[in-house]
Amino acid sequence: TAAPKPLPAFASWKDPASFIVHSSSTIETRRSVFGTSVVTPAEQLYVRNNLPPPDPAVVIDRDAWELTIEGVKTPRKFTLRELRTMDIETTAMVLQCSGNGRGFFPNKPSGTPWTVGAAGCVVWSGVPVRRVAEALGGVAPGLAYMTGTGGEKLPEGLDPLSVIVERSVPVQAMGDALLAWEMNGAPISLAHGGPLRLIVPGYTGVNNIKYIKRLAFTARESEAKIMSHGYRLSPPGAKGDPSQPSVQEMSVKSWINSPSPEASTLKAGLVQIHGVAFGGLHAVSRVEVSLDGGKKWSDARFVGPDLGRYAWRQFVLAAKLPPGSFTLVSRATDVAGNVQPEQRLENAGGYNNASWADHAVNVSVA
Ligand code: MSS
Repeated sequence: TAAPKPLPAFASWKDPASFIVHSSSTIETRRSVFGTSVVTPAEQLYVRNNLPPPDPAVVIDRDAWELTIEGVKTPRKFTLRELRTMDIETTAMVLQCSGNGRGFFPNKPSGTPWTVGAAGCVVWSGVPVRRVAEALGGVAPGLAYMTGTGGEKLPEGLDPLSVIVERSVPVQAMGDALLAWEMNGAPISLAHGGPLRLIVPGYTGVNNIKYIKRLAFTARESEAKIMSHGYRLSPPGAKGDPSQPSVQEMSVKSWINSPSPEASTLKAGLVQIHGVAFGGLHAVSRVEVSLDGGKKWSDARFVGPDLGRYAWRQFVLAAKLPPGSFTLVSRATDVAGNVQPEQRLENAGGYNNASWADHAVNVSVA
C-alpha cells in the first residue's frame, strides 16, 4: 500500500494520526478518534477548503483584517480591531461538511467520500451579526439573504464567479450568526478561517465562510457558482441548478463512534457504545441504540455537558454482548419531534446524509 499522504502545510500542526488525508484540501477525522468530551480539539478537527487559503500573513497581523458590511442603513468597513470592541457572544456548534456521509452513497457521487469525520463540535467567540447590523442602522428593507464572501486570492484567468467562495443564507439566519475570531479558546487558525469567520449555527459547513471579507444583506442569492450550481440537492444523474433546493440547514443525525468499524474482534462482555447526536436547528432530545440493525431499540443516556441547541451531545449505552455478530445503529430525535431517518435522501452530490442505516457499525464478538 502507498504511504499515507502528509497533512497539507497550513494544517501541519494537526495530529497526523487522527486523520484520513483525502487531498491537500480535504482531511477527515478518523471515526475512532472522536472521544466523549463534547468539544473536538483543533488538532483533530477536519478541514475542507474549496480554494487554497490566503497568505499566512493574514493571521499574523489579525487586527488589521478588514470586513465590509453592505445592505444596512449605513454600510461601512470594519477592522477586526474595531469589531472586538462591539460585543461578544460564545456559541458551541456542530461544524459539518454538506458532504459528510457521502462515502456511504452506493452510486459514488463525485466529491470527497467522507464517512463521519467531516464534522466536529466547536466553540466560537465573536460579535453577533445582529449587533453589527443594529449598530449600522439595521438591515435595509426587502433584503432576504445574508451573503458572505471568502477572502481568498482568486486564481487568475478564470471567471471570478466560477471560483469565489460566496454563499447566501436566509436573512433570518443572522439571528444566531457570529463574526468569530476565536475557536476553542484560541485565535482561529488559518485552516479554520482565521482571522475572521462567519458562523451560521445549524447550517452545513459551506455556509460558514472562512476569512470573511464581505458580509452583505442582499435581495437575491449570490450568483457565484458555488451558490447557484454547487451544493444543490439535485436528483441522481442531474446537474445542480438554481431551481433545486440549496444545501443549508442540517437535520437530526447521530452515529456511533465506539466500537468503531475499524476495531478488530471485540471480547465478549460489557461494551460501552458511545457516539454523537445533534439536531441541526433544534436541540437533540433523545437517542436510541439498536444492537440488531434496527429491530429492537433501547434509550441511550446523554453524557457530558449540554452546550446548547447547536452543539452535539455524546450518548452512551452499556450493553453486554455475547459472542456473535452485531449491527450497531443509533437513531436521534430532536425537540421538534423530527426523527433521524433510516434512509438517505438520494441526490447527485451526495449531500446531507443522515441515514441511520448507512452509519451502522458491524462488529464481531468472540
Ligand atoms: N470558506 C472559505 N472562504 N473557503 C472555503 O473553501 N469551504 C467551506 C467552508 N467555508 C470554504 C469556506 C466548506 S465546504 C466547509 S465543509 C467548511 O468551510 C470547512 O470548515 P473547516 O474549518 O472544517 O475546514 Mo463542505 O459543506
